[in-house]
Amino acid sequence: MASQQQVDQYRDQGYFIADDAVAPEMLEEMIAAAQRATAKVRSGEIVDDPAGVRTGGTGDDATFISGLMAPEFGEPVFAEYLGSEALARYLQPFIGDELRLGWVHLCVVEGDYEIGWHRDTGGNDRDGSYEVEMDILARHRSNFMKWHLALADDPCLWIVPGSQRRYRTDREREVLINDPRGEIPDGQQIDLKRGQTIFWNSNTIHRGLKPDDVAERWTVMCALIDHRTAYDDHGEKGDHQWLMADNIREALPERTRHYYDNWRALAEPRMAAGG
Ligand SMILES: O=C(O)CCC(=O)C(=O)O
Ligand SMILES: [Fe+2]
Repeated sequence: MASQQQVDQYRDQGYFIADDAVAPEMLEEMIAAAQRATAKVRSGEIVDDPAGVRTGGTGDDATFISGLMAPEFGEPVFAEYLGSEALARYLQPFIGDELRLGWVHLCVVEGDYEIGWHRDTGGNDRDGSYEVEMDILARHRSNFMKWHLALADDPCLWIVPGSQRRYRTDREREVLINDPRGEIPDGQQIDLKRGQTIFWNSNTIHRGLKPDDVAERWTVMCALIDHRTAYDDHGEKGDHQWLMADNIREALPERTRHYYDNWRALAEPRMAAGG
């Protein structure tokens, strides 16, 4: 469960790290499942299909593997994890008890990896005035919790602590708009150890950068959403069509199925309307 200090750190700095947000046995299962799932994508046994399971790429190019809850992967641990009690207890102080999907993706990288500095406020103005930016930060994904679980030690995420609650500096603007691979003085490298979870606000200015001396990245990236809030077209849209397949729902464990049903009740009419 999140301590008061963790709740405060999330609000103030935009993140906190938990050591016990996954049960040790489940972590071991997920590591094995992640390796098998990756092998299936890399070997071509499971192929990225816009109308079916999305794998986030094909063969060795697959870096963000989605579709992990699909029965095609044969790895039910990912859906169990998303609906686990340990996670629900961490999320509760932030987004309550009644949740909807979200996602569970696996980031697996062996070679170079860099995603330049950004806020996850896609679809909104990226170069707005003080008023515009502060309004976006107050609104965007305020009903979300997003987290990374390291299946292996992972020092790739960098965050500018506290940047989710303030207007960018001149230097940050220069980097965000013109030079995403530049340096930001207050950027902090997050040194996540195997089994640790970082819950973080992706309105912070952040980047992903794999150091040369790190051989592999194995990290699960997830989100769940407060279901008491309205569907947000900017924050929630994604490669979700595969979740509509007939074989998905019955394969889900109880709590994840509930999250799924909540999500589907909102998403399905939008998809039917072409949204
Ligand atoms: O590689 C990372 O950890 C950062 C990826 C990212 O930008 C995100 O999860 O929003
Ligand atoms: Fe991001």
